[in-house]
Amino acid sequence: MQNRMAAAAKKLLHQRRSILNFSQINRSSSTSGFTHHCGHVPLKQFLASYRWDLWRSCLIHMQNMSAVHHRKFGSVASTIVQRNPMFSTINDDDLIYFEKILGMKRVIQDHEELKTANTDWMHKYKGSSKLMLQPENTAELSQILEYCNSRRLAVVPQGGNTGLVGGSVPVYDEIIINTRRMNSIISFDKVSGVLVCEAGCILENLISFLDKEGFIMPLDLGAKGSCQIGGNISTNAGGLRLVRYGSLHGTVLGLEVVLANGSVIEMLGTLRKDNTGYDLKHLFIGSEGSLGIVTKVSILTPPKLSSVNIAFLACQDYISCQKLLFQAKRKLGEILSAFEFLDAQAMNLVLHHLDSVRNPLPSSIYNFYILIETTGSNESNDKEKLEAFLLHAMESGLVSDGALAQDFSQASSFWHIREGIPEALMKAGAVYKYDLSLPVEKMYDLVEDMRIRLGGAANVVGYGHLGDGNLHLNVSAPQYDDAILAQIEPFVYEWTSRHRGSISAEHGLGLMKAEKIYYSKSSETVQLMASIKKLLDPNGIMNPYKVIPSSLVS
Ligand code: FAD
Ligand code: 2HG
Ligand code: ZN
Repeated sequence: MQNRMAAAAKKLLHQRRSILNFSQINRSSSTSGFTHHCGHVPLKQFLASYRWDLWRSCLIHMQNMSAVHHRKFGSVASTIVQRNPMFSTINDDDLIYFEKILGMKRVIQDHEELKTANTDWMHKYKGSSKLMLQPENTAELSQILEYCNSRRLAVVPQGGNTGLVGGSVPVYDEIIINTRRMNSIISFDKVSGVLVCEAGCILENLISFLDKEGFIMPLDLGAKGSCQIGGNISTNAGGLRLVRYGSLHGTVLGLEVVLANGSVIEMLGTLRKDNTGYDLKHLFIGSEGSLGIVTKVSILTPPKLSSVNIAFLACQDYISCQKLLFQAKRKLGEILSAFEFLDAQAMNLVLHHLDSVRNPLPSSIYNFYILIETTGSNESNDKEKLEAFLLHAMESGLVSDGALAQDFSQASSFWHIREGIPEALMKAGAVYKYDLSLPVEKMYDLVEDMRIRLGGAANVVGYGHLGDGNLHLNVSAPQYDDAILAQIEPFVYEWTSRHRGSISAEHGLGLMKAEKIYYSKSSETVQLMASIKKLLDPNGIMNPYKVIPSSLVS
C-alpha cells in the first residue's frame, strides 16, 4: 500500500508539475535564505527524515530570532476611561514600606525602565506609572498586595509585556508589579510530565528545559522569547499548537495565586483528576490579572515525539484552505500538530519587512498559504499518512504548490514566515489588530468585507490559527487615523457578533475591548463576572479599567 502510494505520488509529481510544484529546496550555506532548484524530485525525497536533536536546536534558534522587538509609531488607544478617584497616589511612606520589603533595587523609579514598562509591545498603549516593583517570591508579593489594598493603590501585573490588547501596562499611575524575578523551576516529574514552576519563567526557557528532559510545552507562540508562563495563563494564550494540545484550561493542573488582599490561594495540585468541588483555578486562567496574581503553575507537558514534518502549501482560494483543513483532520488525524494560514497580503508583508525570510515556493503569487505540521512517534507511518494526504490534496486540486521541509533549518524558515507576521506588521506602520473566533467557513468573508469598506485606505491582512477557527484580522496603515478606525469599529464587532463569533479568541480583552464585552457575552454573564471581581477584589485595585466595563466596577 505504502509503495503504491509513493509510486503514485512520484508519478503525479512528474506528470502534474503545475499542480504540485514541490521544488527541491536547498538551504544555502549562508543564513540568508533558500536557493531554489527548478527540478522536481519524488515526494519520497521530500519526506526526508528528521533529526530531533537538530530540530530542537533549530527551534531554539528560531525562538531567539522571534524575541520581540519594540517599535514606535504614535499612540492611539481608542478606549478612554477616567481615572478612578477612589485610588490613592503613591507617597514617601509607601516607598519606604516597599523598600523595606524588597530592598532599594527592586523598587524601581528609574525613568527609562519605567518608560519601557509603561509602554505596550505595539507602542499603542502608554501609562504613566511612577513605580515598578519586582518581588522575588510569593511572600513578598503577598505583602505588597495586602499593603496596596489597604492603601487603595491600584496595580497592574506585568509578565513579559507582550500582550496585544493594552492589558499589561498601566492606564494611569497604577503600580507595575513585574514577575520577572519569580522564575524558578520548582519540580518536574518525568513519569507524569507535570512541570511546576514560578509564574515569571519565560516560555522559551521552559521549552528549552523540557527539551532536555524529552518533553515539550503544550503551548508555543511567536512571543516565546519574552512572554512568561504567568502571562500566558493570565491571557489563556492559545498559540500555534492548540489544535493538538488543547487550551490551557485543559493542561494547567494547578495554580498558586495571590489575591488583592494578600491572601495566598494554594491550588497547586498536580493531579489530572480532582472533583472536590469548584475548580477555582479556571477563574484565573484568562482573567488578565483582574482577579489576582498568578505566582506558581503546575502544567501537564506532552512527551517530545521523534517524527516531525512541516509542509508549506499554497492554495488559490479560501474554500480550498477549508477543504484542506477538513481533509487534514481526517487523513492526518492524531499526528496533526499545527494548521496555520496566511493570505498573500501577510506573505508580502513578511517578505518585504523581514530580512531573513524567503518564500519557499517559486515566485508565482498564490492567494493563500497553509503551514501544516505533523508530530508523531512512528516515522514511516507518519510519512505514509502525510503522503496520502498530500496525494489526495494534489489530485483534488486543493493545493496549487508546496514544499516539504527537508531539514531543521527549512522547518525553521517555514515557521519564521508564520511567526514573523506580527513583527512585519509593526514594521509596516500603524496596525489595528482584531483577534476573532469565527466559524471557519465564514472567517475570510470578514477580511474581504473589510477590504471593500476600506478601499485603498489601508492594507487588510488575514492570517491565523485556521485549525482553531481563529482569525487574526490586521489592518495596516501608514499612521493611525480616526477615519480608518471609524470604518473598522464597530463594524468588525457587529459582524463577529452577528456570526456568533467571539471578539477575543486568544489575546484577551485588556483595555482595548473591556467595553466591547457585550458583543460576545450576555449582560447576565458580564454581571456575574463583575460580582466575582467584587468578591475577590472589593476595592478594584487589580488591573483596573481592563476586562470588565468600568461602569460595573467603579
Ligand atoms: P503580559 O503581556 O505581561 O500580560 C498580559 C496580561 O496578563 C495582562 O493583563 C497582565 O496584567 C496579565 N498578567 C501577566 N502576568 C500575570 C500574572 N503572573 N498574574 C496575573 N496576571 C498577569 N497570544 C496568543 O494567545 N497566541 C499567540 O500565538 C500569540 N502570539 C504572539 C506573538 C507576538 C509576536 C506577540 C507580541 C504576542 C503574541 N500573543 C499571542 C499575545 C499573548 O497574549 C502574549 O504573548 C502572552 O500570552 C502574554 O504573556 P506576557 O508574559 O507577555 O504577559
Ligand atoms: C499570532 O498568532 C499572534 O501570531 C499575534 O496571536 C496575532 O498579530 C496578531 O494579530
Ligand atoms: Zn495567534
